Amino acid sequence: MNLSPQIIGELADRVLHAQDHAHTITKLTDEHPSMTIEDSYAVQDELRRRWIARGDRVIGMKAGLTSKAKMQQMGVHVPSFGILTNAMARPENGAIQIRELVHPRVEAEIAFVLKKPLSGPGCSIEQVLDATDFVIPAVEVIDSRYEKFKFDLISVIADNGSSSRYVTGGRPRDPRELDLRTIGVVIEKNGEIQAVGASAAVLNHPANAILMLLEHLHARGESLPAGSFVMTGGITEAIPVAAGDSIVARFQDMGSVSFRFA
Ligand code: OOG
Ligand code: MG
Repeated sequence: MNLSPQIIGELADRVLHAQDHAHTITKLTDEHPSMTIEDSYAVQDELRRRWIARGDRVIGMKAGLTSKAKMQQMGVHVPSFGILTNAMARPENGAIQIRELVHPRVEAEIAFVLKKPLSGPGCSIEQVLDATDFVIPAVEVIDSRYEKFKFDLISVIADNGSSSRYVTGGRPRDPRELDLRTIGVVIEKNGEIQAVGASAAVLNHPANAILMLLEHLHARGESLPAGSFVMTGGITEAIPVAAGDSIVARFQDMGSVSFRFA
């Protein structure tokens, strides 16, 4: 860690204000070039403290930048992890308010809900599947608080991996009944196909994103409790959206997730 607790707290306040009021900020590393990845996860810890203090509930975690398409789109080649709260969840078939966001994009992801706790390192895909209650289709709405959606790994982690909203839908499935490497995904905007992919794009198997997340958590003395909701990262590049757009993400054998932007 290179930054003092006081500066970490100030950065968390700045990021939280930008998230809550949908405005951009300059990359944190522009002002603090010595900032480390540890510092940026410390900013996340402070965000979490602030969310809990105002009554939000942590419901799980997300892995991001876990597919080549996403890494290439963002120019960042290392996965990032972030915190998900109930305040970010939105219902299927509803409208997401664009005025609450800066420059949102949508991503199709496979989400896991755990029935048993998981801790790393050294966990296997088999253990992840054993601990999984069900997998469910999800669309994440990411919204970087950095100008022009441009950032580096350290800055995006401090912005909680651009998390802003997420919607689940379709059919919850037993992961044992699917081949989680070959789930085809189609993202449509206003009835037109924007991206297609298969779930192996996420680290060969989306459960690998959970294994990486467990290693990350272990290094910080944390783990995933039973009941955790975990998003494993966009399978294709993220699609920009505007007011009036309707989104449908179709997942092979898992149903679809639909909603619109107002
Ligand atoms: C970082 C978050 C990436 C994913 O699924 O890859 C992410 C970003 O691209 O803004 O959520
Ligand atoms: Mg994502």
